[in-house]
Amino acid sequence: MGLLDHITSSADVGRLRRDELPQLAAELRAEIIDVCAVTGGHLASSLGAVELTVALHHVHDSARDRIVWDVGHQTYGHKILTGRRAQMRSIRTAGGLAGFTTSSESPDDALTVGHASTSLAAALGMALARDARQAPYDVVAVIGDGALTGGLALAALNQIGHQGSRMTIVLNDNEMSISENVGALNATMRHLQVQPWFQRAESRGKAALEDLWAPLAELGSRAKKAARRFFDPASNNPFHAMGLRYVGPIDGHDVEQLAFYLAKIRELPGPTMLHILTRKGKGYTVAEADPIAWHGASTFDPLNPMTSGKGYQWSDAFGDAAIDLAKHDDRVWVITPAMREGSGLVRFSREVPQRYLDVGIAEDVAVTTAAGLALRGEKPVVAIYSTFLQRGYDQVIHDVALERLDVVFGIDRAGLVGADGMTHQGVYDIAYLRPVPGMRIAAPKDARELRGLLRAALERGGPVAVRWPRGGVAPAPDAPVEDWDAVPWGTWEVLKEGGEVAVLAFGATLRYALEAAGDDPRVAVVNARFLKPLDEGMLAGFVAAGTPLVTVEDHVLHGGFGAAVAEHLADLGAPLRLVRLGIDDQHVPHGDPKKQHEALGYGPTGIRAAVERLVGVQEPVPVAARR
Ligand code: HTL
Ligand code: MG
Repeated sequence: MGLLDHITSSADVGRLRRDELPQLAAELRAEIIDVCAVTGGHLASSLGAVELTVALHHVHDSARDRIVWDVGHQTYGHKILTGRRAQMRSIRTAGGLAGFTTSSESPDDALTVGHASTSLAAALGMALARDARQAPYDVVAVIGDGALTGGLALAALNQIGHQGSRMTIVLNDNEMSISENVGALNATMRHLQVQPWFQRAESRGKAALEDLWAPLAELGSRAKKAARRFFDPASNNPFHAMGLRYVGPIDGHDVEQLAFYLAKIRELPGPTMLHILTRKGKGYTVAEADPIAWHGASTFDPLNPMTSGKGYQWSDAFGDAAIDLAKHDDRVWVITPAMREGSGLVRFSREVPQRYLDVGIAEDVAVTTAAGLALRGEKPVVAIYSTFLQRGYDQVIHDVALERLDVVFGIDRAGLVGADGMTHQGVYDIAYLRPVPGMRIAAPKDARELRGLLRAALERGGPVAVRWPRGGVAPAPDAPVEDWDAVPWGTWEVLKEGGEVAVLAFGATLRYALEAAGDDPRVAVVNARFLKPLDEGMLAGFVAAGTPLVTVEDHVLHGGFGAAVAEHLADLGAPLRLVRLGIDDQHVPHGDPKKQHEALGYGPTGIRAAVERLVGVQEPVPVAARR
C-alpha cells in the first residue's frame, strides 16, 4: 500500500512528514492519469497542480481553511485527497462528481465555480468575514495565469492590496490559458526574477532560508523593515505595485519547497502572492508535449495515449464560414476571449491573423473592443460561448446596443453542454438578449443555414446574435460566399406540413421535433430560425386556423423562445393553445445532453406527449409543461 491509500482527508496530508510529500505527489499524479484515462477531463491542468495540491493540503486543512481554486478545473488531485477518490471514476458523468469544485459536493470545496477569475474577489470576501469574526482560519486563493487576465481578477487584486486582509494568493503560472496565454501582464511575468540575495540564501540551503525568514516572525517596525528589505523586488514588480507582498517565482514542482513557503507565508500579515512556475501536463509526456490537446482530454489508453478527433463540429462550421467571410470582406474581424480551439478558430487565427484577436479570459473586453471596431466601420464577430457572454452583458447593452452597432455575436455551446455541467450550461442567452433593444436573435438548423445567417447578419448590420449548440454537424459544401443560401430575414420555414398541431422548434431541437412528428399527418414542424423578430406572419396564420402550438428550445423557459411566442399571442389577444417545452427553473448538472433533454421533457418523447395533449383542443391550455 502506498501513502495515498491512507489519505482520506486534508488533515491526513498534514500529518505526513515533509519528506514524504514527493512520494504522495508521485502517487497522486499516477492516480490522476489512471482516472482521466477512464473519464477524460481536465488532465493537463490537474497534472500541473499536483505538487501544489499536496503542499497546500500539507500546510492547510481544507476542511477548516478556505482554499479557493480559480475555475476549479485543476482540482482532480484536491478531490482525490479529500475523500472522493472512490468516486473519481464517475467524474463529469450523470450522478457523478462535478468536474469543478462544488460546495454542495464537499465541505472542502470553498466555492462552486467553473468560470474563471472569481477566486480573488471571493477569497477577499471570505478573509473579510474571517477578520470580522476573528475566526481562526486561513484563506488561500489559487489562480492561474490565464484566469489572471480577467478584469474581475485584476480588479479584485487591486482591492485586496487596498484592504490588506491576510491571505495567500498562489499564482500558478504555466504560461498557458487553454492555448498560449496573452497580454502584457503575462509578458511582464516572464521577467520577474528571484532576487540575487534570495537566490544565494536558497542555494545555501534550508537553514539559510530559515534565517532569512526569522525577522519576519517578530513584530514591530524592525520586522517590517526587514520584511520590506526581504521582499522588495528590485525590478518593477506589478503585484508589488498593487499592494501585495510578492514571493517568487519558485519551482512549482518542488513539493517540499512549496510546503516551506506556504507555511511561512501563512504566518505573515496582509496579502502575499506566491508566484510558482509550473508545467501544464507535468509528468505525462504526451500532455507536456501538447498541453492544448490535453487541456480537456477524452478517454484514452494510458499506454498508447492519443487524443481522439471529434469529427466535424458546429464550431468548425462557424470557423470555416468566418474564414470565407473575412476573406470576402476585409472589414470582418473575429474576436475570441481565450477560446481559440473551442470556438473552431485555429485555422482562422493562421489564415487571417491580422483580423483575429484573442483578448484573454476577458469577455467584457471582447464585446467592448468589438464596439470600438464597429464605431470605426469594421465588422467584428464576437465568437463566444453562451455561458461566457454572461460576463459581457453590460457591454452588450451599454456599448453595442445603445449605438446599434454592427456587431455579430457568434454564440457557441448554446444549450446543455454535457460534462462541464451547471457552471457552463448555455441556457440563458435568449432570455438575457431578447430584451435588449435592437438585438436580433437567430439559430440555424444546419451548417448551411449557419453560414447563410452569418452572412445575412453581416450584410444587414446592427447587433445580431446567432446561436448554435455544442456537438457535431454535417459540413456545408464548399461554395463562394456569393452563392451561400440567402436566409430571408425574419422568416420561418415549414419543414413538414400537418393539420392539427404545429411544433415550433428553435435551433438544434428541430431534430427532436422531426423525430417526434415522424410521418404523423396531424403534426406540422417548423424551423423557427428567427426568435427576434418572430415570423409574425406565420404565427398569425396558425392563430387564424386555430392550430395549437408546441414550442421547443434548449434553454430555460423563463424569457425564452416559448415565452416570446406566448407574449406575442397574448398581445394579439389570441387564445393560448400552447405548450412550451424547455428547462423549468432549475440548474441542470453534468450529464449526457440527449438524455437530459428527454428527462427535462423536450426530447422526442416530451414533444410527442405535448402534441397528444393538444390534438383537438379548443380551449386555452396551461402554457408551460410542468412535470
Ligand atoms: N471564460 C471564463 C469566464 N471562464 C472559463 N472557465 C473559460 C472562459 C474557459 N476556460 C476554462 S479553463 C481556461 C479557460 C479559458 C484556461 C484557464 O487558464 P489558467 O489555468 O491559466 O487559469 P490552466 O488551465 O491551469 O493553465 C474552462 O472552462 C475549464
Ligand atoms: Mg495557466
